[in-house]
Amino acid sequence: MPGTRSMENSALMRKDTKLYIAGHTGLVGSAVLRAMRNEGFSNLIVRTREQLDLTRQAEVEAFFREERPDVVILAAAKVGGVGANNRYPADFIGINLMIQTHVIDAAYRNGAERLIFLGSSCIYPRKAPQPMKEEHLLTSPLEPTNEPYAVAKIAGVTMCRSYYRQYGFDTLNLQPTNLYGPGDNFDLETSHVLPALIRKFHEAKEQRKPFVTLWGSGTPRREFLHVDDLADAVLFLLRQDSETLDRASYHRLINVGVGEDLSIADLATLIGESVGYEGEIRYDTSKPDGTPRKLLDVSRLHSLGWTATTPLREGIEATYRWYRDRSHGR
Ligand code: GFB
Repeated sequence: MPGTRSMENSALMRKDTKLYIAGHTGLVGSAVLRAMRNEGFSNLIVRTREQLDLTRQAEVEAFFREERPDVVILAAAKVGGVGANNRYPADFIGINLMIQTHVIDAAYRNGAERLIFLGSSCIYPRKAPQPMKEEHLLTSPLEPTNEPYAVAKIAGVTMCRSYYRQYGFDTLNLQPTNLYGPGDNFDLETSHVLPALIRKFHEAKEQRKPFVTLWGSGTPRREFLHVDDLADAVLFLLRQDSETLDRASYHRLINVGVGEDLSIADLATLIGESVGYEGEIRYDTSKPDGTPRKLLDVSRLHSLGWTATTPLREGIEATYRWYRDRSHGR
C-alpha cells in the first residue's frame, strides 16, 4: 500500500532535509529556492545547467547516485508563451520529456522520499468545462498551439502517478495556472503575456509611443498566480502527509491557482495603469489567441486550507518594480 509513512519520522519535516531543486534559476525554481531559504532549510542542493545537463541521462544518474536527495522539486522545464510554444514544438516536447523522465526515475531509484512535479494548466483540454477540475485531464483534445508541451507534461503526470501506484514512490503533481513574478522572461518573442505587456507598456511610455500592439483579439481569459504564492503552496504541500495528499488530490494531481480570471484586454488595462502608460491599445489578430479560457478549480487545495494571497494589481506593481530595477528594456 503506497504512502503510509508518518510525517513525524519523515525527512520532509526536518530543516536539514536534503532537498534538490531542479531548475533553480527559472521563474518557479528561484521562487521555491527563496521560500526554502526563508523557511530555514539548510541542506538545499542546486546545479546550474553547465554543472548538470538534465537532458543527459548518464549525468542525471551520476548526480542522484552521488547526492541521494530526500526531496526533489522538479521545476526544470523548457517553458514559454504561446509564440514560443508555436515556434519550437520539438524543443517543448523533446527537452521536457527528457528532463522529467531522467529526474523522476533517478529520484525513485536513489531513494528520494517525495518528488513534486510542476506542470501547467495547459494539460487540460482546450474546451474543458470552466473552472477546470483535476478530473478533466484527458477528457477531450488539447489546444493545438501548446500540444507538444502539454503532452510532455501529461506524460510526466502519468509517470509520477504510475511510480506511486506501482512502487509507492511518493509523488505529487502540481498544475499551476499562468505564473508571473520576479525572475520572469521578458523577451518579447518567447515570454508569456504578463511580462510581455509590462515591457511593451514600459517601453511605449519611455519612448512616448501613441499606441501599443498586443497579440490576438484580447478576448481570451487567463488566471494569474504570483510565483511566490506558488512557492508557498509547494512548501505547504510538502508538509502534508501522504494520506492527506491521497485524500485531497485527484490521483496525486492538484491545481494551484487563485480561482479568478480576467480577459487579456482587462489585464492590459491593469498593466497600463500600473506602468503609467496612457496611449492606445491595438490588437494584432494575425497572432494566436491560444486557449479561449483557462481558469482552474482550486477547491481541492482550498479544502486543505491553502489559498493564494497576492492581489493581482499588487503583484503586477511589484513585478514592474523588479523589471525596472534590473534596467530591462531601458
Ligand atoms: O501568456 P501566453 O503567451 O500563453 O498568452 P497562453 C496568453 C494570451 O495573451 C494569448 C495574448 O491570448 C495571447 O495572444 N497576448 C497578447 C500576448 N499580447 C501578447 C504578447 O505580447 N505576448 C504574449 N506572449 N501573449 C501558454 C502555453 O499559453 O501558457 C504554455 O503556451 C503554458 O504552454 C503557459 O501553459 C502557462 O496562456 O496562451
